[in-house]
Amino acid sequence: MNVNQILNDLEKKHPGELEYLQAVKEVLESIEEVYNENPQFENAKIIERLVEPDRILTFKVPWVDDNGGVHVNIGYRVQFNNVIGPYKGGLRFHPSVTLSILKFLGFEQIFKNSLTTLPMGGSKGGSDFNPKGKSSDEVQRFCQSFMLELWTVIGPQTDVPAGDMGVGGREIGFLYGMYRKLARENTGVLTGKGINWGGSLIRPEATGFGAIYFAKEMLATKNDSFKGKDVAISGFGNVAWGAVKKATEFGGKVVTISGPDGYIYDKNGISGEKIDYMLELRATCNDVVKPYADEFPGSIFYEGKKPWEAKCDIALPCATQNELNGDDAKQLVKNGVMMVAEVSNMGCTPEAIGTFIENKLLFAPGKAVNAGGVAVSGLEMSQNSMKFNWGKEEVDEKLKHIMTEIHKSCVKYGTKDGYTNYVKGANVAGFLKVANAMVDQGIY
Ligand code: 2IT
Repeated sequence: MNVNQILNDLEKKHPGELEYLQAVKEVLESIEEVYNENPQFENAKIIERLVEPDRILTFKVPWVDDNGGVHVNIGYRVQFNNVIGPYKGGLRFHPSVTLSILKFLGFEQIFKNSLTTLPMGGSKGGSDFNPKGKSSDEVQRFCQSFMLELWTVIGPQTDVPAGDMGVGGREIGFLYGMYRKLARENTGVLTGKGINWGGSLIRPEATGFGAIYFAKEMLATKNDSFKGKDVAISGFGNVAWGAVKKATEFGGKVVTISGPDGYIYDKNGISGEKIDYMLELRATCNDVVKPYADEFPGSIFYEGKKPWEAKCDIALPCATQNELNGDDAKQLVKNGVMMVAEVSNMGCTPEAIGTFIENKLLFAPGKAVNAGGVAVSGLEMSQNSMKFNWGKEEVDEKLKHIMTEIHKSCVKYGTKDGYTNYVKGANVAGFLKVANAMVDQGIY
């Protein structure tokens, strides 16, 4: 495999799709060695077949606002690869959504889902619709219009969407209601469903909890733990909330959270009632984090800044792609950070990752760290198939086990000369299962 040649060709074919090209580059660089050791991969042109989605559905989503005004957004579903199971991946509703972003997320999802040990292929979808500032009725009308198109290509055995940024329990409810009406069936077609209509316990917490279970395993390789560590977290949504809760439970002191307006530094630690306040803030303050500082004395709001300038032992990006760049990484290293685990998808730029690996820090990529979210989605699918619900402890135990297994896979495939490169480990482990399945199933 000639990584540069493949990337040059892809750049020509898909000019300007920067996030997608970035995600592909990272994977190809990681797997080059194992790819070249297995001529059956090249014979079956696995890379060329893997980097292009199976298909992309693009559609128009017209909807009516509360004043009768008509709006048109674009909807997408990128079905990337279903060789090991039905397509599976979230829906993102955010004004920044482009095809490039959904292709990067869908591509990442193939390897992440493979790592979970569960039978799920990779896909992603969403829209440039911005749910912030919209009434619940407007969100409902948008979701219904979105599903009027999407339902033709999804199903419990074909493609199972879930939430991502801008899509939580409320949106999944509206989407599911319309699917049920159109398909005239009650099935596990979406995950993240309400607990009374097929949802799984622990799903809302799963991404954040799973990330901390994974990070705990990383620390254990150094005979270390969260106890007494200052933890910097970005974001303040569902994922950040779960991470703050579990990191605190494990003895860490979470000192930052952030929003688009800046970040909060709380020297007393974000624990107890302050953790629940995060979700309240999200719901009532329209995506700004500043009011936290007014509510809790001892905390400071830094306008327009990122939390990576704060002194911490552990940094956990939980907001969005490329939120931590090369300069942020240098600052963190200068301040003595010992571990960085991406909880957001592709939260760090390649320069930042390079800095962490050069400095031999504990660093792990989102596709391993945040896989607990989709893993519990997989468990929700299993429960739906069985028409049975597991208890909280049971789902949590399974999540812990899966995160430990993912960690083991990363160590197995990423360790050389005593250092574990989790980026390489996650990419190789995720890739091998998918590539071998593609070889087994032939070319079509
Ligand atoms: O990025 C992700 O893994 C998700 N947004 C969750 C996907 C899922 O199907 O639960």
